[in-house]
Formats: sequence, C-alpha cells, structure tokens
Amino acid sequence: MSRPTVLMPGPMNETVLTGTAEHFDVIRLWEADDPDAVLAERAKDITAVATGGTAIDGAFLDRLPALRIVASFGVGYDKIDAVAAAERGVVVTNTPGVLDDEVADTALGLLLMTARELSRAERYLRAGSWPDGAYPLTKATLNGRTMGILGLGRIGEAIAHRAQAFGIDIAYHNRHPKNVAYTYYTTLLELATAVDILMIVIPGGEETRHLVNAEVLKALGPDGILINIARGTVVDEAALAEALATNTILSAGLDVFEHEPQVHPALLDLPNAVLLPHVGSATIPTRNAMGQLVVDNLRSWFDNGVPLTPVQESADLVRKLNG
Ligand code: 8YV
Repeated sequence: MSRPTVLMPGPMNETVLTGTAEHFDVIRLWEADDPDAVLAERAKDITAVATGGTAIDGAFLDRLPALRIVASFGVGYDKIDAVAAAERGVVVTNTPGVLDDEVADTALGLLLMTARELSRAERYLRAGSWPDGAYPLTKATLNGRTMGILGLGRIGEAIAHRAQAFGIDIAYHNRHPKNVAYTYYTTLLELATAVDILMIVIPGGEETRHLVNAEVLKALGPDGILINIARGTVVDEAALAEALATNTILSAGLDVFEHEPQVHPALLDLPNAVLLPHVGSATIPTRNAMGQLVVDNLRSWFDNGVPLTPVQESADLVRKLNG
C-alpha cells in the first residue's frame, strides 16, 4: 500500500521531519522551485498537512480537495481557520499539554525579570556601572501581590500554581467561571482594576484582538505590571507603548508581539519593558515533545482514524467521523 502524502509548507522541527519521513511521503514545499506547480500537480494525493506557522485559510484548503487533516505544531493555532477546515471535513490538531510547564516557567521568569528589573540590572553590571553605585531599588515587589489571569486554561493553571508558591493571590477572567478556588471576575476591566499583575494567557485570533486596550491598561494602574506570553494580537501595542511611556502602568514583560519578528519600535526604546523573542516553549526537550505529538496525531489518524488532540472547532467533525 502506498504511504499517505503529507504536505509540509515550511520547514519544521527535526522530530517532525524525521518522524514524518519515516511513515509518510512528505512534500517539502519550501524547497520547491515552483510551489504552485507542485501543489497543482500533487493536490489529489495530499491527504495531510503538517505545519508550524503557515497561514491556512479557506482558499488554501480549497486547493487541496483530498485533504483530511492539518497537524499543527504549537498549542496556539490562530493562523489556521479551523472552522473553514471543519466545514470542508478537515480535522485540525494542535499540541496541547506537552508545553504547559515550559511556558509557565517562562511566564514566571518574565514576571521576575519585569518586576525586579533583572535584565536591566544585569545590563547595569555589564556596562561597568556597579562601582559607581548600587543598582537602584525597584519600586515593585512580588510580595503580597495579586495576579489576574486572562484565560485560565491548562497553561494559566500551571502559572497560577507557580505564582501561588511565590505567595501571589490569583484571580482570573474567562468567558465562564471554572470550578477553581481563584476569584472570578466577569469582565476583563474588573479584573484589571482588582489586580497588580495582569497575565495574558488567552488564545490569539480575531475574537481576542486588542482585548487589552488603553482602558484596560488604565484600570491596571500606575503600579500595574502586564505580562504577555500568549499572542501579541491580544494587546493594542501602540496603546501599551503609550501607557508605559506615560507611567499609566509600571512595566510590561512581553514574549509575543503583534508582527513577529518585528517589534513595535516604541517598545524597543522603553526602559520599563522587558522583551523576549517568543521563547515560551523554546527548549529542545519541549519542542521535540511538540514535534512528536504532530507525528503521533498524523499516525493515529492514518492508522485508526482518530486524531489524538483535535482542536475544539474539530470536535463535532471528529464525533461524526467516529460514528
Ligand atoms: C511556539 C507557541 O513558539 O505553542 C504555541 O502556540 O506560541 C509556541 O509554543 C510556536 O508554536 C512555534 O511555532
């Protein structure tokens, strides 16, 4: 029997490359001289796509009539139109769970860097300024602070768990309250008003675009710290730069940006912003675990017709397929 054909639009993690090559016929589209010609010629064979960041919309899906599954690398899949996929009978999978701890660690690290100005203090030492005097005391402390989590899912819970060990009180805002002991706020504005630290963990996409705007930042207040390890699109970056420049909030720690890898130029000049190049899950073991889950989703689909970790928008389709 011939092996299923997997389209890979762009380069992926080594675990995905070797795992898919072992079990499937892989089209490495980024290496093609004429990708459009390859797509047109092979469209009828392509039953799966493995992707790590290529935008996949209805028009792209329409070019692949035999497609059954899109296996995406990463927990966030805001670049994939999962509703359009479900409408076309295409299941989408992501890689939840395996990166929760890594991303939560990054979130806490970023919070410490931001509140205690650790990266700025290190720059001070490296610049040779220490002999001239001690690094200035920071205004912020984490002691006795409250953290508001926007989007209490698996990663949010892992962050809450860690923050509690630091003595931080937890509150959250989701569309619906969860069965947890943390204080629930029905609106983001109420949450921002009540807390010292606003931690963004909510998925990206149109629904959450610029949810954190000038009004929310004002509510967070002059001692407030914003941390974003989710998606840059959730924050109005121009409003954030303005809020930081005018001390409307104290500081911000950002691992994600609206137009990665470009960073809003105003943010680059601000001393009260800590900026990381989207390293939330970026360790070799965690990225390999994510890659393995991409391969396992494809294998499970082709061997048993059951995707391991379908996204929420694919749930009805998976139920229907499994009778
Ligand atoms: C990765 C992420 O940076 O999983 C996600 O949604 O944002 C990160 O873990 C990303 O998937 C890399 O492509």
